[in-house]
Amino acid sequence: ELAQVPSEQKAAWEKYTVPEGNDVDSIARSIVHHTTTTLARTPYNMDDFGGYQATAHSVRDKLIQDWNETQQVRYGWYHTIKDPKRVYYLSLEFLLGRAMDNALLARGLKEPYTEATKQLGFKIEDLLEEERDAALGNGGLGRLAACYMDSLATLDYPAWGYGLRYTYGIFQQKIVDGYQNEVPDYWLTYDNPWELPRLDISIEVPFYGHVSKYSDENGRTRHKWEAGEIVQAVAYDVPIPGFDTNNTINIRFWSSKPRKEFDLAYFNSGDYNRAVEDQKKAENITSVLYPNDNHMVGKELRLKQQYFWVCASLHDILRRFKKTDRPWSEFPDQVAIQLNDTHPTLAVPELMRVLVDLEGLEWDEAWNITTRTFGFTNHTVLPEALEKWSVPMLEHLLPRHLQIIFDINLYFLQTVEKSFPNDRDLLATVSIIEESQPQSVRMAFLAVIASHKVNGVAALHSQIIKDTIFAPFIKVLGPDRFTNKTNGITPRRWLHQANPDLSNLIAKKLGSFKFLKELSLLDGLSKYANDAAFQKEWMDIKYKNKVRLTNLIKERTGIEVNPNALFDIQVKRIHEYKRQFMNILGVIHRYAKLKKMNAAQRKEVVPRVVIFGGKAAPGYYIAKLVIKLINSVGEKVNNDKDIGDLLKVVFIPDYNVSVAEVIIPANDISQHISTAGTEASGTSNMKFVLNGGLILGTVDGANIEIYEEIGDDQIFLFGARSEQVEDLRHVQRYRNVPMNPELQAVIHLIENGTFGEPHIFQPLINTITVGKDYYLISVDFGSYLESNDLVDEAFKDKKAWAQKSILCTARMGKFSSDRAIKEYAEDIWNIDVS
Ligand code: Z57
Repeated sequence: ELAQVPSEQKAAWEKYTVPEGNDVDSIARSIVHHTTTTLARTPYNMDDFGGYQATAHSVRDKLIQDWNETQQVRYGWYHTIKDPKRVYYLSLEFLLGRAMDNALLARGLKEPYTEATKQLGFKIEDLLEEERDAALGNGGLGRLAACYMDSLATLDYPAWGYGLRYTYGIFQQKIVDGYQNEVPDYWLTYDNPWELPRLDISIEVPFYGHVSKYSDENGRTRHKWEAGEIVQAVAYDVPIPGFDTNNTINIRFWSSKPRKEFDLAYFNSGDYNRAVEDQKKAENITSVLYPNDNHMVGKELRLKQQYFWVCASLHDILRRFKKTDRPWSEFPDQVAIQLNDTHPTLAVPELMRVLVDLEGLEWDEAWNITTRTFGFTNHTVLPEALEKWSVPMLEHLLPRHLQIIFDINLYFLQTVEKSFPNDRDLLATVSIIEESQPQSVRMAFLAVIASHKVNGVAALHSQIIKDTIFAPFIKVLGPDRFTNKTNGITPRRWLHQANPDLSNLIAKKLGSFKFLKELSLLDGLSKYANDAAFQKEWMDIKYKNKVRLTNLIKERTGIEVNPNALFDIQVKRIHEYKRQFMNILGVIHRYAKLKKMNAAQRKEVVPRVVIFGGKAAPGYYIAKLVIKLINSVGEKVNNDKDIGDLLKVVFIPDYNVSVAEVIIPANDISQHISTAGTEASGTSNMKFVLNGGLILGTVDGANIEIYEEIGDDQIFLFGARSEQVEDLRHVQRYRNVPMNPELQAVIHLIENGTFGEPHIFQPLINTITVGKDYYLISVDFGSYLESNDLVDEAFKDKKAWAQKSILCTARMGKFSSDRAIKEYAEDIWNIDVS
């Protein structure tokens, strides 16, 4: 890929290759240079946005240099190995957030850039605020991919990410009259300095058409797919800098463009309108991120996105492999592909198609290569989130892939039949094809069968998938294919960047910033947990972070809160299984209790600010009603003179990564209260605790492992256990169990109009009335209220609380994404940094 410089010119190239300095003068010069050239602006009347853009281009220059060096295999350990094995992380979502602060901290350039921008008349904090989030994801799954890329870069792994370059990221949320409104996130308006367009790298992606058969020179029957439509995939590369290493890896995002040749045909035949229509259709593919989290909608455009992305990525990977001139049998020694959920599972039949149809390999050899290449991560057991694609739709869009899927299924079922003769039920249970009307393809089954490792994302979740959705595959494939990789988060963004004061204090105490790359070193804080002076420094920072959040709340909602109150936070996608509804019902209970108290009793109350944030999928009616209820309760409570600072309810609009960076460091308590067995892991729980907060949560997902690490003085667990849930649901459904009386009283308050027009909330209330309550709010409500009281009691003892807060941070070493990535590298990808 490197253009060879002729030897006569080599000296000249070397002479003029003067690396830019990292001193303040050089940085200021490069910012001025970008102002006057890249932006074509004058240095006078430069606003913060211009200042941001010029600074961003200056930082980008540095990243590009490191990125070039990395891709030319100079940095990282792997430059010593010819053709190292690479890992490819395929994710339909990368929720990266902002890039500039992250890059400055990764490269140790925050200080000189702060000084240089200051000399030019800016405050760097203001410039950083001008950057728009890269929001190409919905929630946990997309943010996990971003954290994993950070760790892969930081740990010097030879890794690539592949995704889609959506023109519109996750919508922006506006709150109007208490309701969520969605505004399109057209994030590329003022160009994006963090991407490198690679217009020369383009891949043709076929769709539709038909399959024909022919005999090859050896008399073998071969298949040929004649496409009905071809769309061009163009690469946009986003550099991901590692922290404290020059290793800079790449996420390649594909954008769809119409294919020139096709247009010409229509133009030439005079059908101008048809040509333009096709152009628009092609561009449509990567226009918008589907805004559903943990919910599948079977739209053809989404399937088109998936194949478009998978096809382009795989061909890019194959092209790179082919350059090494190795036999196909060595493909799995060079390439590991991780499927982030089932979204990229079409990569399986696509690889089979390339190997069998195009490269002429035998089926069995191709299948062997395929299974050794893929690993599959499952992120959910919610039935509505499991991908099933209709057979007729697949047949129309990808006729050859459907045939291949049927063949994979046939061969698989034949091997099952051999080991378990005459068990027709078993065959039906493990079949990739569901015999529904119409038939559908169970993508998770295809991913399981085609991968050498299948992992869940927390210990409980990995056990649950073995016991439920994949149970028959244990019997058929054996237990070794299934494994656990508990999620992690990057401490660079979620501690160092989001909470610089705390990170600095920790470094001062531990003697260095080494903990940012070896998070278990945080354990060294434990011995100061009881030290009064350290506690004061620690809690002063917490207070400062709460003031910062207080200001954001005032700006975004107009609500004034008291930073001395207990900050109780639940921010995540709004979903029934996450039970924000239960939280707000608990708030109503608290409000009613406060109303009944006399002045003396109120003196004893711990003032609390209950903070919510999160987006609801635009089509998720019940989730949107939850947002409305939160805002209606807030309206009433916050304006009740009786209550004052004792209780405030805040819904922060447009929760995203950059807002999370302000919210999370300010938490005293965070809530992770999913019905046991429904939240595969959760990752914000880790971020909150890392920032010195306690948890109020259920015995679910990663809460359990957090509990094991931090100890039960630091976490308030409550509610039904996952093993009980099935029975409890049955009981709720078929026995006339009366609603929990305290919950009943709360529902009455809503129904009597305390929080405005009650009829609008009726559909929401109906989800928990007798015979329903799928998420067991009534069952858990009593223990939830009790745990809330325990939180208040604990918060009264300031010294004990400070100690708990320090211990929380000190014991979070396990939850670094570095640990998670090392486990993937060792157990799944078989790549090693040594
Ligand atoms: C998503 O954000 C998650 C799972 C999904 O299947 C889809 Br689709 C979207 C989340 C889980 O709900 C979280 O529990 C988990 O922490 C996260 O993925 C990362 O594993």
